[in-house]
Amino acid sequence: MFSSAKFSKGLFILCFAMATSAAFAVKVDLPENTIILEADAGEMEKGVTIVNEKGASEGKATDHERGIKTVHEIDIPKAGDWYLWIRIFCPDGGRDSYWLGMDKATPNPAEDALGEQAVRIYSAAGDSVNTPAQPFNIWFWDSNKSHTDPHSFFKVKSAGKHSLWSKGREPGTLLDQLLLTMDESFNPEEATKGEWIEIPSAVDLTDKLAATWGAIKYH
Ligand SMILES: [Ca+2]
Ligand SMILES: [Ca+2]
Repeated sequence: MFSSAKFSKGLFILCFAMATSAAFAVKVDLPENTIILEADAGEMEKGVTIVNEKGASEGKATDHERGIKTVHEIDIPKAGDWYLWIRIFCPDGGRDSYWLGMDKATPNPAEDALGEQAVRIYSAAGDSVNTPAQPFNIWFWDSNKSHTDPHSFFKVKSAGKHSLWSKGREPGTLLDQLLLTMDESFNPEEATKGEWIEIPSAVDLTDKLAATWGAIKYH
């Protein structure tokens, strides 16, 4: 298994609320067949900047120049539809979107991302549980264009190794974590109230009791 891809078996994990003055944890029950990735744990092309951001997981997020990619090598355990969520920070309407694509998979809804097919995710009113307005200048999880659109997904033809990539569309949009799940109903924005998710380690997967405060992960 690749170090950046961890599979959940429905265990309870904690995520840490870093945006508040006193950090607290909420339990997130991740569905089976869920993969979480750190945005800065992939192969970054020149033009990707790692940004220190206290609201981001491990204090780090990424910023991509337009057309520049980070590629994550992942192991998909099952063919089928994999729903995509990303945790992003959008300063304004000119900096609030990303393209995401995967090899050997069909993006839905698909659009051209400078010569290859991808889904586009961007901030729109209603996307965040933390604000009734358009979610600018906060970290939140998003999965679609307009809030009422269906969740974006990749139709994966067969299990095995795939390359998932994020591509800059509007520089200045920050990307922190990416989540793929076969559970269409799982909503990490509602489950975490916008916070980042502590990625369960391989150790945690074999010992659920280890999934407590400060769960350690491999790198
Ligand atoms: Ca991070
Ligand atoms: Ca959206």
